[in-house]
Amino acid sequence: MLKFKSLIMTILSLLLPLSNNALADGIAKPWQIGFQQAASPLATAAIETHNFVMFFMFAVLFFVLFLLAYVCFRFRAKNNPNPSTRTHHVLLEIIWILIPTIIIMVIAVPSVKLIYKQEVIPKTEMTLKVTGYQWYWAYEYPDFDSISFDSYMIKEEDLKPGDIRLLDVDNEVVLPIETYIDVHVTSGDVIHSFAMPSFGIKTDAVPGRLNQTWIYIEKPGVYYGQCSELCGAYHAFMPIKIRAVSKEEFKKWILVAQQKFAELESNQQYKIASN
Ligand SMILES: [Cu+2]
Repeated sequence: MLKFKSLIMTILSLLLPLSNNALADGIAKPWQIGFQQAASPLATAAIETHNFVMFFMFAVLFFVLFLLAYVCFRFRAKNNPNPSTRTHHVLLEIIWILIPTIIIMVIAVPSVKLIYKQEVIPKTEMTLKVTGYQWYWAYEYPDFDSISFDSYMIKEEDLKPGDIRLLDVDNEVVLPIETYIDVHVTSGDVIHSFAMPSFGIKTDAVPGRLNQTWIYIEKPGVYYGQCSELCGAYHAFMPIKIRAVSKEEFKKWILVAQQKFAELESNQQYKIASN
């Protein structure tokens, strides 16, 4: 019954233009069909563009469906024993070229606007560097004494109550809300893709190349994403977990993280040295 209800809700929200699907918060829900709830201006813009284009898609779909049904019925052999032999009709040809052209132009305007919004990085306040590896993500905060750490998925046998299978990680990314964040994405081996549905970003992590995108998280919460470029055997096991907190909490986290990851690193170096 619950499944049925959420299915109906999803269908309704898909049909309502400009609806901002409120089914999820940073994570996909069972039986969800629509988008995850937007938590950044890019995600909002992408969902609005999607809804706008969907309107025309459905209009064209139903119009063509209607024409097909009409032709099948009206011009069937029994109803139309003497078929027309007309091969050209100037006005009709002008109409069926002009109308699709206008539709494409109307769709192009918000699409290009969206691309511009995605590609032009606003003035940012901090940087997060993301590096994809087989099969985990490494993060760096170059603005804060180069905090850096690796983030591995928690294996099924190590899950604690409340952890989410295939999505929770050992070291989560913590970011401040209401901050323009520059995200640099690259890879250490093969092509990965850093995708965060709630932030409306999906940026390829390409070895030897630095890709750039930006996020501005509107509300605190935990947001999940996954590698979205087939990168090998454990492609499905390198999730992204981002915790968005207030600016004050972020400052506190920075202090803790600087200590924690510096200790981790010196332990590792000690291990390497003593081997
Ligand atoms: Cu990957």
